Amino acid sequence: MKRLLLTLGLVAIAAIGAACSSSAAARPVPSGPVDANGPTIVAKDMAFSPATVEIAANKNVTIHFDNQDSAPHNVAIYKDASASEKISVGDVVSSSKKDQVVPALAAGSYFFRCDVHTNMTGTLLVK
Ligand SMILES: [Cu+2]
Repeated sequence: MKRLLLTLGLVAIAAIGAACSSSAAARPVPSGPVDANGPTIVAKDMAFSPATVEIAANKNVTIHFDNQDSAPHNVAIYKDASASEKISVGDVVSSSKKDQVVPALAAGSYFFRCDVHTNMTGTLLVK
């Protein structure tokens, strides 16, 4: 009986741990294969280059962010310019590169921006 209780206790702890780790991941973690050959988005002189980036639809894709400014930037992808629905919010970095996996998206036009400088914007075309 004691062993059963111990087992149940461990299961409960494991379940709590799983719940916490999934809620801690604010961005969706894509499952399945990831296309590592996604586009590079450069941030330089407080602007994204290119400002329009294209990726394939229905496929997890790694975007390569290259922040060449000393100012902090990220690539934050939202459903649209209202920035109310997050799709993939990358880490804020300065003078460095950061890869970011964008989960598979349906074809369409999406919005991205730097969350620190919200006037830095771009368009993600998913085809
Ligand atoms: Cu910025």
